[in-house]
Amino acid sequence: MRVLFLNPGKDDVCGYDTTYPPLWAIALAAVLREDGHEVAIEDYDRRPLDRATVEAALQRHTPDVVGVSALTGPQLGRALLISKVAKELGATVIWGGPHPTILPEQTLEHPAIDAVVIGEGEHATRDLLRHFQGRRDGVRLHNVAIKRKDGGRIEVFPPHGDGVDLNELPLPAWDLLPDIDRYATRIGEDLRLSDRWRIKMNTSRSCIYRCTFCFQANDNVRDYLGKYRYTHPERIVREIEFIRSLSRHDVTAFDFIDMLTIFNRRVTREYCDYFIGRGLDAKWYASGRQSMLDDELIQLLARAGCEMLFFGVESGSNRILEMLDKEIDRKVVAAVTRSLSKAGIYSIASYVFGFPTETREEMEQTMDLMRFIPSTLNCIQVYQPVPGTPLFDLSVRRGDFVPPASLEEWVEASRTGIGANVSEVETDWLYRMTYENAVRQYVRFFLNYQFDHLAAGRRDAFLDSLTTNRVEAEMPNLKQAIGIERWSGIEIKLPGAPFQPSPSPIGHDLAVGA
Ligand code: B12
Ligand code: SF4
Repeated sequence: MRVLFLNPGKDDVCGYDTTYPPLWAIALAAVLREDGHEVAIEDYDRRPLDRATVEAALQRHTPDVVGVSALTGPQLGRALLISKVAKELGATVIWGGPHPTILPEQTLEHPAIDAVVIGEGEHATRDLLRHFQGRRDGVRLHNVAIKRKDGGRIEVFPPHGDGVDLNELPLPAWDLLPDIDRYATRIGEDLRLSDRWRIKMNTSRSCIYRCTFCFQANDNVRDYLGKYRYTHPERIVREIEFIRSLSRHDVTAFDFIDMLTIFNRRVTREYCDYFIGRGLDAKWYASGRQSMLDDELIQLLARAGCEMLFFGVESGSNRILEMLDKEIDRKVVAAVTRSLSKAGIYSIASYVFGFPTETREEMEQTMDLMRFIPSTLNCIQVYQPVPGTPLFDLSVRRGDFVPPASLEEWVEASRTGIGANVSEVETDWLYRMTYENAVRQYVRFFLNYQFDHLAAGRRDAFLDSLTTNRVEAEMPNLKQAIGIERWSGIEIKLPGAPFQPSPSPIGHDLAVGA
């Protein structure tokens, strides 16, 4: 069959550097190609998308099947536009990704969609296409919902097994991306990372935790996504070499886009030893829990090329952390962050304001915690209810959020981000405070970065950093990421002068605290 994967993406920028390759499409394409299908991929992320664009793509590729991926958010509208056009032009339309995984039946009720892949897609999509081809040789539908042609009855096929063996899969089809270099970015020293071309790739599936704001907390989602699995480092190196062979750039930095990469001491050591043993000349970034790191492992991570770690702290309030089912030992996190910094590993901590029932005092505790944990950069967001999660259900039960009842309603509700306020504070205060704090974090970050240059005697870089207003360049992204533009009446006050130097958050004493 001819299959066309269309990645809806968003038309604008969200966050600092968001050139995400459509990892879902290359993962599936590799498997389908092996099964004899002809697969093409087009990516509309950060590109304008209208009816004519989709029509042109369909005329170019004349697919039998069009596959679309959807997160709950602004991408939904674009995903639906693609699907309506594809359906009108006679293709079979399949959806996959987090939104249809959580709401398969509601998604499939839409007339433009014929089938939904629920959770992990490689084997499910392969078997679904075999089913469409009328192949009955051992084909057993699983992880899908389909609409029967006679009367539109929806049938859901549950998963079987614990998920695909990542090490057995063909390497993702990076060669099918029309322009792999679109995903190579070089922000390098701008963000105190080494100045290398980098690309994002996926190395694991699912997560061992179940934070109550995350869709991993949903039992159904966990079943359909399979248990936590990680890729053998040998395969990671093979994928890195494959990417390098396709790119015009000298790509030597890799962002592991996982829910969780650093999850266990033994496996982390295995990764590090393998990368060191292979003499891998690459830097890599990952996400993980800090509590499992100690000085010795941090040194090993640094030697193995780890240059940045992302970790979720979320809140400074014990009550909220308990509600999130997240154990954070503040002292351990602060100490580990300091050790990471000394080892030259950059740390990004994520904080969220506005959880259901959260009060102003609790948000102030979060601000205190941000001052206490000396991460290189703090990312701040306003909590948004993700369907299928315990906190979403709590928001609905409390009457703070009315769940959209159809896919079209979800499109409307999330056109510019869900933009909800389910906390105990005024919306105006919540968004303004989050934005002001986010700007303050960037100011702190860029001041520390200037001090870095000064401390290292990099005179030209220091002078350059003085004449370039990086915070201002960052503001539209921040506004967009926080969703502030929804609340147009909000008056934004930029943070004033008094930043107090704090003890050595980035490894020398000049640095500025949160
Ligand atoms: C990269 C990423 C992003 C990127 C964009 C990703 C994209 N697809 O366009 C950016 C930074 C823009 C982003 C933003 C957000 N994200 Co995000 N993001 C991720 C992340 C880290 C990786 C996704 C990925 O590439 N995975 C690797 C690939 C291989 O896996 P996959 O996408 O799941 O695909 C597999 C299956 O789902 C399936 N499949 C997927 N698509 C399709 C399509 C078809 C046709 C088929 C058949 C199968 C199929 O097959 C694939 C192979 O098995 C995930 C966490 C994770 N590790 O999955 C969160 C995640 C997807 N994001 C999430 C959230 C909450 C958000 C935000 C709402 C956060 C926020 N508060 O702003 C925003 C929403 C913005 C928006 N909608 O535009 C949630 C999803 C919740 C939800 N209901 O949608 C996740 C799961 C994180 C989490 N654990 O909660 N995100
Ligand atoms: S650690 Fe991250 S991916 Fe895992 S359950 Fe918590 S928020 Fe979700």
